[in-house]
Amino acid sequence: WQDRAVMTTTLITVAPTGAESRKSDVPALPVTLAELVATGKECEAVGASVIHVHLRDDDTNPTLDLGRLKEAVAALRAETNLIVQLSSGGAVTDPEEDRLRVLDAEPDMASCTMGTVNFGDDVFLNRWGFVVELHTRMQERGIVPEYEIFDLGQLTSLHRLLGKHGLPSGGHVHVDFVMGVPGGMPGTVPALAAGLQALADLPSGTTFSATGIGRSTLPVLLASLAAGGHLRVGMEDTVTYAKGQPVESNAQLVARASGFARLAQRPPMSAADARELLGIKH
Ligand code: KMH
Ligand code: ZN
Repeated sequence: WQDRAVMTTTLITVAPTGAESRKSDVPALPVTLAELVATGKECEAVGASVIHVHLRDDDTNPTLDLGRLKEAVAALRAETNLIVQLSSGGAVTDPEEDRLRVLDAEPDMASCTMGTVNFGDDVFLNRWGFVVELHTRMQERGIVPEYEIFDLGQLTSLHRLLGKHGLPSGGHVHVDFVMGVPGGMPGTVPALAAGLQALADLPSGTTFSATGIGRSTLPVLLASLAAGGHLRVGMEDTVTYAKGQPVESNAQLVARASGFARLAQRPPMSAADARELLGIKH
């Protein structure tokens, strides 16, 4: 993985909403389509090239409604140049068939979580059979997966998946370490280093990004940059900018990530370069 330290630019993904925070607790959370598109535009302007999308319904609750997903994909494509990555993870309560149906909205990318993990007091269930079905449908439809890794054994599962079922659409493997979820791996430098060692078993050229939940946001961001990795930031993962200071907007988090990336002499990657890297058809 040391070769990746020579990566000259940084892919920044924004995850603006998530399924966990409540609008009533976090007023700055984008929950309407108009808010999502405005957030996307602002984040693109300050360095994001991928948007990881969870939607909310009219009552601001998480939804996987297909009509809304299609509308969101179309609106983000019309108003931004961002790569649209829909969450297939949804909320912990979402049934498998609803999560599979997300792919019918034909996004550029979708998340693909590599195993079951305790998720705070809940369980984020990802049966092997479900993972295979999701991955196969993405291959068939030309949707590029982002492999979400919540715990180290999930990299072994990814190795198994690729060995048994082949490379993803586009041929490039990109994983995202989601660190610091209570129940998953911690958001620490040793945990990231262990993850990077395990990446050696995956196809050469595999890239990674990392995000740290809550207070692990900054250590994970800095560690990923130092290791030649890419970044995911956003209010899905953290709603506190600094101690006692709520996040004002997703763009504030993206701008901070871009600033660190520039300081590291790895400025934000353009959406065109990100498409090339990830193997997304133009
Ligand atoms: N909301 C979590 C249960 C994903 O988007 O694929 C799952 C999640 C991962 O956020
Ligand atoms: Zn998500």
